[in-house]
Amino acid sequence: MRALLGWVDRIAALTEPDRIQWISGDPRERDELLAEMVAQRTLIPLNPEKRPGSYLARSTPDDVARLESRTFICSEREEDAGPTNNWVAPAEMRATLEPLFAGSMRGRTLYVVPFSMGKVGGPISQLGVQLTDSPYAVASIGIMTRVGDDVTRLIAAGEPFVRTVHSVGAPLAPGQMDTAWPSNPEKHIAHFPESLEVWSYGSGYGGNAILAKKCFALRIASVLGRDQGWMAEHMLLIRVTDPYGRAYHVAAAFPSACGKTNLAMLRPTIPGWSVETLGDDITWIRPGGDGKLHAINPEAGFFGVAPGTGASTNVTAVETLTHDVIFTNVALTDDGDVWWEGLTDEAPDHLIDWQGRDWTPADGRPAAHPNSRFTVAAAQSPSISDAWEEAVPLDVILFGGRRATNVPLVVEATSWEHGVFLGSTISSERTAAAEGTVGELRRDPFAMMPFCGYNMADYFAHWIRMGGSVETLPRIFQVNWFRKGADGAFLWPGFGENSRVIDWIIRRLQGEAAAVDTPIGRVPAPGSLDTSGIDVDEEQLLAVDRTAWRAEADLTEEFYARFGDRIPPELAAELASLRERLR
Ligand code: OXD
Ligand code: MN
Repeated sequence: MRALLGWVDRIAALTEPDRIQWISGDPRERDELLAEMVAQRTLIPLNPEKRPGSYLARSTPDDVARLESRTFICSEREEDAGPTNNWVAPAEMRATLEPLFAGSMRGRTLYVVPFSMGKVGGPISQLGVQLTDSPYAVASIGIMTRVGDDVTRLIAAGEPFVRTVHSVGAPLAPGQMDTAWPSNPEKHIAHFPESLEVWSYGSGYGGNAILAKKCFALRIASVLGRDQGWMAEHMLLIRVTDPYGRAYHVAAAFPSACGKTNLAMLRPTIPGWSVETLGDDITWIRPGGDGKLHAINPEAGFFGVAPGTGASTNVTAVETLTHDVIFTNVALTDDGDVWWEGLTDEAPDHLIDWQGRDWTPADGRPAAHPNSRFTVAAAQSPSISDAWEEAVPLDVILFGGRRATNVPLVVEATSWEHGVFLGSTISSERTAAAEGTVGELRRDPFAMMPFCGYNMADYFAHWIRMGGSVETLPRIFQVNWFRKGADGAFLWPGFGENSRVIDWIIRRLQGEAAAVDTPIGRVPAPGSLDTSGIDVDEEQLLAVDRTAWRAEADLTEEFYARFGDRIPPELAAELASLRERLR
């Protein structure tokens, strides 16, 4: 406890808040915090008859997404951050941050938020504390993690914890009026993997402010996993039950805003199958005692992308969002409810858009920001599994991306090493979850490009190593729901129909579905994918164009070259044999 108290004192001395408040996890404390934010105009209460217990927050237009260009891995040695991360030496970053944090909480409250990733005291769980001057961050962390005195007691008993410090960088002079969304044009999200610290300055939004999520549960945790023999992955986690009642656990890595929440809440369209949700964004994986890898969802809530979530795409999500939700940057309806593009087929005649301006469909601009979000407790999802707080044995790993061309609907890896190769070569069209040009193709190995806290080549090697950690490894598949035909239309209906791909994958595990070898892996044999009742062009969906794949192999080689000789020999060998097969 002395370590925690001493650290809080030091940060308070640096940031000079008016008050310090320890978060206990009491529901009354949460109610008070929400009421204060309403008084402050940070939150707009929604119509309690339409959306009880729910609020709308609006950020400023310069603070709407994760900022990869302002995200730093501050390892002692530059090569430990690797060529895909922004690196700054720890001493230099501390020298930059000290003057920014000095007095940055004046006029504000410093909240001390102890949190657990995974259930409190669980075997795969980890503890952290966030010090923040943002009540919006406190309320969000309260949904996204397990917060409060139980955690403080474990820390007092000597459990290690990750230290995270967050300031919106908007100190208030005496008597100065606050704004609804305080932030600072200068932003830094800095990770110190050796001292297990995160310092975030200037932003109040999402992953920049809820430091338990991307900063801790992925970037810092990936480093802990490398050092301790486990894995922190950007994956959803589901339990799939087949028509015979046999249950399987599937983890799936997709780049941001590629439909992870939809797959996590899948409603199968084929009879006899059911899907339960364990997690929608992050999975921690460890060797279990039974010779298998075991997985947990370390989070307690969903921070999902709102646009595109509707009755026709993800009715479970819509049902999850009926009460006790914090929405950010969606549109407000005239009767005090929320709306976003895709919630209903037709837009209401009039809305207040995410920036608080009048909006009608004729305006032609989106009413909700493309990266607008909902923050909601996982436990209130109708699809949540009874097992969602437990570690489950992992049977299948999926890698996906958003690819208009080349990548078939589903490809089975021929070995663990081949699966790791597939994961390392994922590329995807950019979405609105982070800054950058939407639609541009970018490499996103394991969907971890923005979230790996160390040299990505070492991360590939860690994946290869983990293949030797248990007797029965999960089987690996690559999927692509987004392939388009020559006419530019999607070849696959997606959403609930993705259950047909899951069905094929599970039947592969049972040895009941046929596959054919292609140079890039195994694809469904003609007739083995259940396409009854839907009209799809299987041939186009599963086609492997050798010329195009030779070009993909060149791009992979170029990508690998960025890491010099740190690329594990197993992956170089996989690339060489792919070229061989493409000849
Ligand atoms: C997320 C992301 O918010 O990946 O989950 O950007
Ligand atoms: Mn994510």
